[in-house]
Amino acid sequence: MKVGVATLFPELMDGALEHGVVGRAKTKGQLELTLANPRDWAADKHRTVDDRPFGGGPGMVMTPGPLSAAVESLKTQLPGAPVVYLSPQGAVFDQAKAQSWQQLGSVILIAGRYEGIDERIIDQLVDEEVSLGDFVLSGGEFAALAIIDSVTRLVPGVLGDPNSALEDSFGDDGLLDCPHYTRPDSYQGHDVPAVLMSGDHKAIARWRRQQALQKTRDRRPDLLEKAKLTAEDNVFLTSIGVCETAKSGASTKE
Ligand code: 9WO
Repeated sequence: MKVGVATLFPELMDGALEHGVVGRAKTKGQLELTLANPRDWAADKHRTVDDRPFGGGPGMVMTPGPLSAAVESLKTQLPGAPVVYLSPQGAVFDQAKAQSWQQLGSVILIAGRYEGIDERIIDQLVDEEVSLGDFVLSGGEFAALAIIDSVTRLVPGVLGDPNSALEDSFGDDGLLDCPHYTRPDSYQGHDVPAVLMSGDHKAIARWRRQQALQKTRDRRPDLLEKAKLTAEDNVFLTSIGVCETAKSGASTKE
């Protein structure tokens, strides 16, 4: 997987990406990261990358010249990669988007700073504007890091088992995860559910599936519409009353 990032803070990106699963993927060459700092293309002696907004108002805007040069440099190094701008105005990022970029093999991310980037960069160079959700950061770098993490762990061989990231039991079925427990079997008077100690693997799989279905119905009924559900799943959901919940979007906490 090849990822290019246009950022004024390449050291911030590099430092965060040397740890854990992503760090190992980089060491093994499964993730190739290319950072381009617009400041390296600034023309003046102060290496200016921002300017005051036309029309007035507070703050500064990333000026188009250095940023476009950084993005063009990444486009040359990663031909065919979609150019993605991370901002709260974008379409909401999800697992399907992570999978599609992993399958393309490369992506270029623009991490903005200040009050944003000149709109003409979005018009001329950006293929997709993407958001992680309805909140504002100080810049796009932390959003870019989250996206790099989510895409990298989908690259075959990055997680232990080459298929584990894509199996239904590892988050590809569109449901929220089931609860997890480890030792001790009793913690501050709270015991692990007995079924998990039973050794009955079919009963354990059924319990986990039902917990995932119930949690999804309670917290994110919108996800059930796109989820990969079996006939048995639908029988269970009907038994706990999915229809009313999914239609109204209301919670049915007992
Ligand atoms: C800053 C600001 C300051 C005063 C008044 C309004 C303001 N808006 C912004 C702003 O939105 N700055 C952005 C910072 C410019 C683009 C990069 N930044 C960013 C990206 N913040 N949050 C994101 C982001 C990206 C993806 N998903 C969620 C948030």
